[in-house]
Amino acid sequence: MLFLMNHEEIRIGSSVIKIVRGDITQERADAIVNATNASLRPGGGVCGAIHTAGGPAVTEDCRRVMADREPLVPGEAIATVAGDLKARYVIHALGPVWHGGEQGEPEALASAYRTSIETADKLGLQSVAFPSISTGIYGYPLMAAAHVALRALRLALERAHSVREVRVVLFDADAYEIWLGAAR
Ligand code: AR6
Repeated sequence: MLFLMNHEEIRIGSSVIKIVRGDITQERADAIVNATNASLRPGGGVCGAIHTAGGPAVTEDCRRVMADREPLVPGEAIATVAGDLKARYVIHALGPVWHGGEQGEPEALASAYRTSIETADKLGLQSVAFPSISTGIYGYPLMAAAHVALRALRLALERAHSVREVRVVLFDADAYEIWLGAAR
């Protein structure tokens, strides 16, 4: 069952998706999701901010994880330690680069959200904070991304065992307003 409580909160059974404005590096969720690159390098955007706030422990754990595996494909996600962040884990999710929408971008974006929830669920976590994956440097149009993400989050929450709360943390006013519009 899905109904809208107010402009910022979507209830799905006993779970909830909250849409908030803020800086994800300050979130206290069990895990924060990072909009990463294929090799889990620090990079720019929200990824650079998470590596800076998390400190060398996060970057070193990324290097350790990548030492014995191939680069991520869009839609994959991997958990690491969270270093100095207020979260317990960082889940690094790779969104697609936008190439016009006909090259599997919606499926890869949905997978990035779904796989992040599944990763958190395997770790027994309750709360997960997401940024708006792919909508910065990777160029995915915000409204389209928000619709894909909200549907993927709803479906993943319906199947999750431990994850009960998702917070989507939007950095700027435009992104926040667009996500609210998509939720309505
Ligand atoms: N908290 C929440 N959201 C933020 C923050 C923050 N502190 N900072 C930026 N955003 P982007 P992508 C928003 O470009 O498009 C990196 O170099 C931002 O406004 O960070 O998935 C990676 O290493 C935007 O809406 O991620 C990859 O190479 C959203 O986060 C590449 O960029 C995502 O923007 C990934 O590109």
